[in-house]
Amino acid sequence: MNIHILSVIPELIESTFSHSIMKRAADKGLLQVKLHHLRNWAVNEYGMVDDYQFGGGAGMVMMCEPLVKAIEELNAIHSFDEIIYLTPDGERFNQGIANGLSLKKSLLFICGHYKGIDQRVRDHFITKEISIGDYVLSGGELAAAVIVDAVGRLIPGVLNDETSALFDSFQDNLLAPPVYTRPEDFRGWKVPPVLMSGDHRKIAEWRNEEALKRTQEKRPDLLNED
Ligand code: 6GU
Repeated sequence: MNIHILSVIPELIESTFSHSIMKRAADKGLLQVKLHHLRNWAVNEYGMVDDYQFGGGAGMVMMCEPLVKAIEELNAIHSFDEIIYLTPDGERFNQGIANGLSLKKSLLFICGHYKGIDQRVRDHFITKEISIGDYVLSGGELAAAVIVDAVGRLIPGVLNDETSALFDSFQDNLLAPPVYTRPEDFRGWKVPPVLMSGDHRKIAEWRNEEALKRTQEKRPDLLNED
């Protein structure tokens, strides 16, 4: 998969993609993340990419021209499956959206700043708008990092144990069950005996029950989603 990110501060997320699972994905050739500096398409030699909003009001708006030039130039080369604008008024990101995006070949993420981008770019170029939650970030970069991480680890072959993403919290609208490691007894706090039983059917049953219990306690809203 190829992921391109268009931003006025690409430095903010550069290092996110050079560590851990994201690095492994890149090393295996399964995921390439390329950052693009919007100022490369600025309207003048001062690097101008934003301007005052029509109608008045505080806050700058990212201009059509740099965004459209960048999108058209990059899309001509990479022909994106989705051009995604990161914005607090987008669709709320979740595991289902991550699953969908992990099946795509080529994505462009556009990070907004200030008051956002000129509505005409949204109307004519953006194919999907995503928010990562009900709070306001100062730019889309951290949201892009969150989404690329969630999507990247779903690409087949990225995780060592290919099945393990299937058991993640949220994958079946269930939270993950409790986990334990050695020692079996720490300060008298013992690991549930079923996990030491070697009975894989019983262990699977226990994990399902615990996942359900935990979801009922912590996130009952998940059980009512489809
Ligand atoms: Cl995608 N962008 C910004 N600026 N703020 C956010 C967000 C995105 N998602 C939640 N808050």
